[in-house]
Amino acid sequence: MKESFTLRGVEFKNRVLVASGTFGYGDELRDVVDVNALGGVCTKSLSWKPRDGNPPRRIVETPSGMLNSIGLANIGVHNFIQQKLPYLRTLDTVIIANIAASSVQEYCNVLTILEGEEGVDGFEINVSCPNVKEGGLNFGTNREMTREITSKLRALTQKPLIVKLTPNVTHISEFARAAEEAGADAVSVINTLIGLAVDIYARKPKLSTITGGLSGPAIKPVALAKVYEVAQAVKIPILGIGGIMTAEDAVEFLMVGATAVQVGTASFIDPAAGMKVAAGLKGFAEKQGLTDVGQLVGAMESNVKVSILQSWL
Ligand code: RRO
Repeated sequence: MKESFTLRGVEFKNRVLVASGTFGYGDELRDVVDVNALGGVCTKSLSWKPRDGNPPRRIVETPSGMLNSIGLANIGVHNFIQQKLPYLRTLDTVIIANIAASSVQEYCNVLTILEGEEGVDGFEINVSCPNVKEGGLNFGTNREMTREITSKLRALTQKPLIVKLTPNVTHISEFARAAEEAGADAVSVINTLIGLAVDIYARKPKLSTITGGLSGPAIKPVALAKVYEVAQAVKIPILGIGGIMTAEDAVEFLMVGATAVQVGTASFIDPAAGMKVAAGLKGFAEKQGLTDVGQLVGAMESNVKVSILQSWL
Protein backbone atom coordinates (compact mmCIF):
# COMPACT_ATOMS: atom_id res chain seq x y z
CA MET A 1 0.00 0.00 0.00
CA LYS A 2 1.50 3.33 -1.05
CA GLU A 3 0.91 5.91 1.66
CA SER A 4 3.38 8.64 0.76
CA PHE A 5 3.02 11.92 -1.09
CA THR A 6 5.52 14.52 -2.26
CA LEU A 7 5.55 18.29 -2.03
CA ARG A 8 8.23 20.14 -4.00
CA GLY A 9 10.55 17.13 -3.84
CA VAL A 10 10.01 16.43 -0.14
CA GLU A 11 8.51 13.03 0.53
CA PHE A 12 6.03 12.59 3.38
CA LYS A 13 5.82 8.92 4.40
CA ASN A 14 2.07 9.16 4.88
CA ARG A 15 -0.74 11.66 4.53
CA VAL A 16 -1.19 12.51 8.21
CA LEU A 17 0.62 15.39 9.89
CA VAL A 18 0.07 16.92 13.30
CA ALA A 19 -1.21 20.48 13.21
CA SER A 20 0.64 23.55 14.40
CA GLY A 21 0.02 24.54 18.00
CA THR A 22 -1.21 21.12 19.05
CA PHE A 23 2.06 19.17 19.21
CA GLY A 24 4.49 21.69 20.71
CA TYR A 25 7.75 21.78 18.78
CA GLY A 26 7.66 18.05 18.03
CA ASP A 27 9.84 17.07 21.00
CA GLU A 28 7.61 17.21 24.10
CA LEU A 29 5.93 13.89 23.40
CA ARG A 30 9.08 12.06 22.28
CA ASP A 31 8.92 9.53 25.14
CA VAL A 32 5.19 9.01 24.84
CA VAL A 33 4.51 8.42 21.15
CA ASP A 34 6.35 7.35 18.00
CA VAL A 35 6.68 10.66 16.19
CA ASN A 36 8.30 8.86 13.24
CA ALA A 37 4.97 7.18 12.48
CA LEU A 38 3.64 10.54 11.31
CA GLY A 39 3.84 11.95 7.81
CA GLY A 40 5.04 15.21 9.33
CA VAL A 41 5.03 17.62 12.24
CA CYS A 42 4.01 21.28 12.00
CA THR A 43 5.66 23.21 14.81
CA LYS A 44 3.96 25.79 16.99
CA SER A 45 4.04 29.12 15.14
CA LEU A 46 7.44 30.76 15.46
CA SER A 47 8.00 34.50 15.60
CA TRP A 48 11.30 36.41 15.63
CA LYS A 49 11.27 37.11 19.37
CA PRO A 50 9.83 34.90 22.12
CA ARG A 51 6.23 35.77 23.05
CA ASP A 52 4.35 35.12 26.29
CA GLY A 53 0.99 35.11 24.57
CA ASN A 54 -2.30 36.28 26.03
CA PRO A 55 -3.15 36.31 29.75
CA PRO A 56 -5.24 33.45 31.15
CA ARG A 57 -7.83 32.14 30.75
CA ARG A 58 -6.86 31.10 27.27
CA ILE A 59 -8.44 27.68 26.76
CA VAL A 60 -12.12 26.78 27.15
CA GLU A 61 -13.88 23.52 26.37
CA THR A 62 -17.05 23.91 24.30
CA PRO A 63 -19.60 21.42 22.94
CA SER A 64 -17.53 19.07 20.73
CA GLY A 65 -14.78 21.64 20.56
CA MET A 66 -12.21 23.88 22.14
CA LEU A 67 -11.76 27.64 22.14
CA ASN A 68 -8.22 28.96 22.41
CA SER A 69 -6.69 32.35 22.78
CA ILE A 70 -3.05 31.43 23.17
CA GLY A 71 -1.92 34.62 21.44
CA LEU A 72 1.06 33.15 19.64
CA ALA A 73 3.01 32.19 22.77
CA ASN A 74 6.26 30.71 21.50
CA ILE A 75 9.97 30.49 22.29
CA GLY A 76 11.07 32.52 19.27
CA VAL A 77 13.00 31.32 16.27
CA HIS A 78 16.48 31.53 17.84
CA ASN A 79 15.56 29.39 20.85
CA PHE A 80 13.84 26.97 18.47
CA ILE A 81 17.04 26.54 16.51
CA GLN A 82 19.19 26.11 19.62
CA GLN A 83 16.88 24.07 21.85
CA LYS A 84 14.55 22.12 19.57
CA LEU A 85 16.12 21.61 16.17
CA PRO A 86 19.00 19.30 17.28
CA TYR A 87 16.46 16.68 18.38
CA LEU A 88 14.14 17.26 15.42
CA ARG A 89 17.09 16.55 13.09
CA THR A 90 17.26 13.01 14.47
CA LEU A 91 13.65 12.28 13.50
CA ASP A 92 12.61 10.40 10.39
CA THR A 93 9.57 12.52 9.64
CA VAL A 94 9.06 15.78 7.79
CA ILE A 95 9.45 18.89 9.95
CA ILE A 96 7.42 21.89 8.83
CA ALA A 97 8.25 25.13 10.62
CA ASN A 98 5.13 27.23 11.04
CA ILE A 99 5.88 30.96 10.93
CA ALA A 100 3.76 33.81 12.27
CA ALA A 101 4.70 37.48 12.28
CA SER A 102 3.37 40.98 12.72
CA SER A 103 5.03 42.42 9.62
CA VAL A 104 6.06 41.22 6.18
CA GLN A 105 9.68 41.85 7.15
CA GLU A 106 9.36 39.64 10.24
CA TYR A 107 8.02 36.75 8.14
CA CYS A 108 10.98 37.18 5.81
CA ASN A 109 13.50 37.33 8.66
CA VAL A 110 12.18 34.21 10.39
CA LEU A 111 12.04 32.23 7.14
CA THR A 112 15.52 33.34 6.09
CA ILE A 113 17.16 32.20 9.31
CA LEU A 114 15.35 28.83 9.16
CA GLU A 115 16.04 28.35 5.45
CA GLY A 116 19.71 27.72 6.18
CA GLU A 117 19.01 25.21 8.95
CA GLU A 118 19.27 21.51 8.29
CA GLY A 119 16.26 19.70 9.71
CA VAL A 120 13.68 22.25 8.62
CA ASP A 121 12.07 20.57 5.62
CA GLY A 122 9.48 23.18 4.72
CA PHE A 123 7.39 26.11 5.89
CA GLU A 124 3.79 26.70 6.79
CA ILE A 125 2.93 30.39 6.80
CA ASN A 126 0.36 31.37 9.38
CA VAL A 127 -1.69 34.27 8.03
CA SER A 128 -4.65 33.17 10.08
CA CYS A 129 -4.08 33.51 13.83
CA PRO A 130 -7.32 34.83 15.32
CA ASN A 131 -5.79 35.90 18.63
CA VAL A 132 -3.21 38.63 18.01
CA LYS A 133 -3.75 42.32 17.32
CA GLU A 134 -1.00 42.81 14.75
CA GLY A 135 -0.56 40.46 11.83
CA GLY A 136 -2.62 37.30 12.07
CA LEU A 137 -6.07 37.84 10.65
CA ASN A 138 -5.18 41.34 9.43
CA PHE A 139 -3.04 39.56 6.85
CA GLY A 140 -5.15 36.49 6.33
CA THR A 141 -8.37 38.36 5.65
CA ASN A 142 -6.66 40.64 3.13
CA ARG A 143 -6.17 38.83 -0.15
CA GLU A 144 -3.50 41.20 -1.45
CA MET A 145 -1.50 40.85 1.78
CA THR A 146 -1.76 37.08 1.49
CA ARG A 147 -0.45 37.37 -2.07
CA GLU A 148 2.38 39.74 -1.11
CA ILE A 149 3.57 37.67 1.85
CA THR A 150 3.49 34.48 -0.20
CA SER A 151 5.40 35.94 -3.11
CA LYS A 152 8.05 37.58 -0.89
CA LEU A 153 8.61 34.30 0.95
CA ARG A 154 8.58 32.29 -2.27
CA ALA A 155 11.57 34.30 -3.44
CA LEU A 156 13.46 33.31 -0.28
CA THR A 157 13.04 29.54 -0.28
CA GLN A 158 13.22 26.47 -2.47
CA LYS A 159 11.66 24.36 0.28
CA PRO A 160 7.93 23.57 0.32
CA LEU A 161 5.91 26.70 1.11
CA ILE A 162 2.46 26.09 2.53
CA VAL A 163 0.03 28.93 3.34
CA LYS A 164 -2.39 28.30 6.20
CA LEU A 165 -5.72 29.97 5.53
CA THR A 166 -8.44 31.28 7.79
CA PRO A 167 -12.09 30.31 7.39
CA ASN A 168 -13.10 33.72 8.75
CA VAL A 169 -13.63 35.21 5.28
CA THR A 170 -16.49 35.12 2.78
CA HIS A 171 -14.77 33.08 0.06
CA ILE A 172 -11.70 31.18 1.23
CA SER A 173 -11.09 30.00 -2.35
CA GLU A 174 -10.09 33.55 -3.36
CA PHE A 175 -7.32 33.44 -0.77
CA ALA A 176 -6.23 29.99 -1.90
CA ARG A 177 -6.02 31.28 -5.47
CA ALA A 178 -3.94 34.28 -4.36
CA ALA A 179 -1.54 31.95 -2.53
CA GLU A 180 -1.33 29.64 -5.55
CA GLU A 181 -0.71 32.52 -7.97
CA ALA A 182 2.03 33.87 -5.66
CA GLY A 183 3.88 30.56 -5.72
CA ALA A 184 2.67 28.55 -2.72
CA ASP A 185 3.18 24.80 -3.05
CA ALA A 186 0.11 23.99 -0.95
CA VAL A 187 -2.53 25.52 1.30
CA SER A 188 -3.62 24.39 4.75
CA VAL A 189 -7.39 24.64 5.16
CA ILE A 190 -8.51 25.64 7.86
CA ASN A 191 -7.24 27.50 10.89
CA THR A 192 -9.72 28.04 13.73
CA LEU A 193 -13.10 29.75 13.49
CA ILE A 194 -13.69 32.79 15.68
CA GLY A 195 -15.87 31.86 18.67
CA LEU A 196 -16.95 33.13 22.08
CA ALA A 197 -18.10 31.53 25.35
CA VAL A 198 -19.78 33.35 28.27
CA ASP A 199 -19.60 32.63 32.00
CA ILE A 200 -23.21 33.51 32.72
CA TYR A 201 -22.73 33.66 36.53
CA ALA A 202 -19.82 36.07 36.34
CA ARG A 203 -21.45 37.78 33.32
CA LYS A 204 -18.05 37.76 31.69
CA PRO A 205 -16.44 36.19 28.68
CA LYS A 206 -14.69 32.95 29.59
CA LEU A 207 -11.58 33.90 27.59
CA SER A 208 -9.44 36.87 28.64
CA THR A 209 -9.56 38.18 25.08
CA ILE A 210 -13.36 37.69 24.77
CA THR A 211 -13.11 35.79 21.48
CA GLY A 212 -10.86 32.89 20.52
CA GLY A 213 -10.32 30.23 17.89
CA LEU A 214 -12.75 27.30 17.78
CA SER A 215 -11.37 23.87 16.87
CA GLY A 216 -12.30 20.20 17.26
CA PRO A 217 -15.15 18.06 15.91
CA ALA A 218 -17.54 21.04 16.17
CA ILE A 219 -15.87 22.58 13.11
CA LYS A 220 -15.42 19.47 10.95
CA PRO A 221 -18.39 20.04 8.61
CA VAL A 222 -17.31 23.66 8.11
CA ALA A 223 -13.75 22.57 7.38
CA LEU A 224 -14.93 19.95 4.89
CA ALA A 225 -16.97 22.56 3.03
CA LYS A 226 -13.97 24.91 2.94
CA VAL A 227 -11.64 22.18 1.64
CA TYR A 228 -14.22 21.29 -0.98
CA GLU A 229 -14.54 24.94 -2.02
CA VAL A 230 -10.76 25.37 -2.29
CA ALA A 231 -10.40 22.10 -4.20
CA GLN A 232 -12.70 23.49 -6.90
CA ALA A 233 -10.55 26.60 -7.22
CA VAL A 234 -6.86 25.58 -7.14
CA LYS A 235 -4.55 22.90 -8.51
CA ILE A 236 -2.02 22.91 -5.65
CA PRO A 237 -2.42 20.32 -2.89
CA ILE A 238 -4.62 21.04 0.12
CA LEU A 239 -3.77 19.97 3.66
CA GLY A 240 -7.17 19.49 5.29
CA ILE A 241 -7.57 20.44 8.95
CA GLY A 242 -10.56 20.72 11.25
CA GLY A 243 -11.82 18.32 13.86
CA ILE A 244 -10.20 15.15 12.56
CA MET A 245 -10.46 12.58 15.35
CA THR A 246 -10.50 9.30 13.44
CA ALA A 247 -9.27 7.72 10.22
CA GLU A 248 -12.82 7.95 8.87
CA ASP A 249 -12.73 11.71 9.39
CA ALA A 250 -9.47 11.84 7.44
CA VAL A 251 -11.04 9.84 4.61
CA GLU A 252 -13.80 12.45 4.36
CA PHE A 253 -11.20 15.19 3.96
CA LEU A 254 -9.32 13.27 1.27
CA MET A 255 -12.55 12.51 -0.57
CA VAL A 256 -13.51 16.20 -0.78
CA GLY A 257 -10.10 17.03 -2.22
CA ALA A 258 -7.42 17.19 0.48
CA THR A 259 -4.11 15.61 -0.51
CA ALA A 260 -3.23 15.11 3.15
CA VAL A 261 -4.60 16.03 6.56
CA GLN A 262 -3.45 17.51 9.83
CA VAL A 263 -4.68 16.22 13.18
CA GLY A 264 -4.91 19.01 15.77
CA THR A 265 -7.23 19.14 18.77
CA ALA A 266 -7.46 15.32 18.93
CA SER A 267 -3.81 15.21 20.07
CA PHE A 268 -4.81 16.98 23.31
CA ILE A 269 -7.10 14.03 24.12
CA ASP A 270 -4.75 11.33 22.82
CA PRO A 271 -1.18 12.28 21.83
CA ALA A 272 -1.14 9.20 19.57
CA ALA A 273 -4.24 10.34 17.66
CA GLY A 274 -2.25 11.32 14.56
CA MET A 275 -0.45 7.98 14.43
CA LYS A 276 -3.74 6.12 14.88
CA VAL A 277 -5.34 8.14 12.08
CA ALA A 278 -2.38 7.31 9.79
CA ALA A 279 -2.64 3.57 10.56
CA GLY A 280 -6.42 3.63 10.17
CA LEU A 281 -6.21 5.46 6.85
CA LYS A 282 -3.94 2.75 5.49
CA GLY A 283 -6.31 0.07 6.83
CA PHE A 284 -9.32 1.75 5.20
CA ALA A 285 -7.57 1.96 1.83
CA GLU A 286 -6.58 -1.71 2.09
CA LYS A 287 -10.15 -2.78 2.87
CA GLN A 288 -11.33 -0.75 -0.10
CA GLY A 289 -8.96 -2.73 -2.32
CA LEU A 290 -6.82 0.29 -3.20
CA THR A 291 -3.07 0.25 -3.88
CA ASP A 292 -2.43 3.90 -2.94
CA VAL A 293 -4.07 6.01 -0.22
CA GLY A 294 -3.87 8.81 -2.78
CA GLN A 295 -6.67 7.13 -4.74
CA LEU A 296 -9.03 8.52 -2.09
CA VAL A 297 -8.17 12.13 -2.97
CA GLY A 298 -11.19 13.76 -4.62
CA ALA A 299 -13.05 10.43 -4.63
CA MET A 300 -16.37 11.89 -3.48
CA GLU A 301 -18.98 11.43 -6.20
CA SER A 302 -22.03 13.60 -6.60
CA ASN A 303 -24.87 13.72 -9.06
CA VAL A 304 -25.07 17.46 -8.62
CA LYS A 305 -23.12 19.03 -11.49
CA VAL A 306 -22.78 22.53 -10.06
CA SER A 307 -22.94 22.91 -6.28
CA ILE A 308 -24.20 26.09 -4.64
CA LEU A 309 -20.56 26.73 -3.74
CA GLN A 310 -19.40 26.54 -7.34
CA SER A 311 -21.95 29.10 -8.42
CA TRP A 312 -19.98 31.71 -6.46
CA LEU A 313 -16.58 30.79 -7.84
O1 RRO B 1 -1.58 31.12 19.27
C1 RRO B 1 -2.79 31.20 18.99
O2 RRO B 1 -3.59 31.83 19.71
C2 RRO B 1 -3.35 30.59 17.78
C3 RRO B 1 -2.74 30.63 16.56
BR1 RRO B 1 -1.02 31.34 16.30
C4 RRO B 1 -3.42 30.13 15.42
O3 RRO B 1 -2.95 30.16 14.28
N1 RRO B 1 -4.66 29.61 15.61
C5 RRO B 1 -5.23 29.55 16.80
O4 RRO B 1 -6.37 29.07 16.93
N2 RRO B 1 -4.57 30.05 17.91
